[in-house]
Amino acid sequence: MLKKSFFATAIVVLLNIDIAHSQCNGLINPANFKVNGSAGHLGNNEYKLTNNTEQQSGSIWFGNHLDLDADFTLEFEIYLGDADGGADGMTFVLQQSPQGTAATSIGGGLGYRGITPSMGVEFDTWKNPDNNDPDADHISINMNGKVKHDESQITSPFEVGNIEDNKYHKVKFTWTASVQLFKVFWDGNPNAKIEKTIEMKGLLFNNNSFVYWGWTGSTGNAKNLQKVKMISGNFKQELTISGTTKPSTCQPSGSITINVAGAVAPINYIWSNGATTQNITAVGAGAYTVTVVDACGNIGMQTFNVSGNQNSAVVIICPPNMTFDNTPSKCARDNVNYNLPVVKSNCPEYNLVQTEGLPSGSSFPMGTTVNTFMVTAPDGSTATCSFTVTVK
Ligand SMILES: [Ca+2]
Ligand SMILES: [Ca+2]
Repeated sequence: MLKKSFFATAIVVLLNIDIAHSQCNGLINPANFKVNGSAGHLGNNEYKLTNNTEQQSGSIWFGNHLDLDADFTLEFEIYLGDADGGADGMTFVLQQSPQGTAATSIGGGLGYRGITPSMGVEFDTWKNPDNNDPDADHISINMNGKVKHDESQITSPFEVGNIEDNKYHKVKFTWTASVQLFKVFWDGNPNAKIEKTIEMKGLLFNNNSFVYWGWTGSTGNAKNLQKVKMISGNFKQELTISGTTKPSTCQPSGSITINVAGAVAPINYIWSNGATTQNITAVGAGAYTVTVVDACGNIGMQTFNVSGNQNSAVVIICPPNMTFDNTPSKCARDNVNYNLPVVKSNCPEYNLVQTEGLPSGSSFPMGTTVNTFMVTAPDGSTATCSFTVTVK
């Protein structure tokens, strides 16, 4: 998982993002979600987490990381079944599990048990004495895939009566990044049911602000149909950047062409070499990192490697020295032909010139003529060689 740099955070601040951009909502498109286990999309942004069947476990995750350095508001309606004696409940989860969007839980534990590192808001409909569950259905904020209520958890359980009542219940989560305040709103009440300062990034998530969010649910020997509707999402997500590179040969001639999925225009690009264009060209071999910030303040970073051999050194090899008798009745040797020097270079665009002597095919005078050639590579480096033609 990519960790966002201070550099990237600074860019977001410098760009003074307009977070009220009209296209910055609408992130709840089903195409953006990954479903696992017993979960499935039912249409109209509604998902089942479990069927009304025993021993079910399901999860759904938004496909891109959410950024905890920015505020978020997520609204849902959840349905926990119609049987008060049913089970087990469901959990809203922020997580950095190594399994990513494939994270699931085997067996009970509201589909949340074992998913770590994480923060989970459980809506628990079954009293498990082993977990110190209270008598009534309850809400609590848990951490690191643990469903047992003890002093290590973030909040104590909050009893809400029976919520397996064949009704949808509104639930809203808000996060204020500047003061690390997390709130849980329940059943449309304008006052938060739970309000808790949580050092999520620093304590739970190893100083990494990018987390996956989603829902999990499970049944055990008792069961219920359990569902969640996505109502609205307003958050910053990590943009996914893909790209292709062209190698650099001879002189800086590489390029990187990128695509940013789901970004809202206008998009700002900042490359590690100072370029601010979407794509970069005429670059030498090496690693280049691009930071992308879209109109909603969504951010992405990716590093690309341009391959290539930038060594444009040239080698020149002259033919051997040559000796001739003079042409009869002339003080010279006519029609002396020789092969041009051999040049070895990574760059086909070199320039070869003769700087001394006579060209091949010339009539060479009596005595020794020195022939010198010089090759110049595109980067200006040169090499020379000489050979002699002697006429006696
Ligand atoms: Ca329980
Ligand atoms: Ca109940």
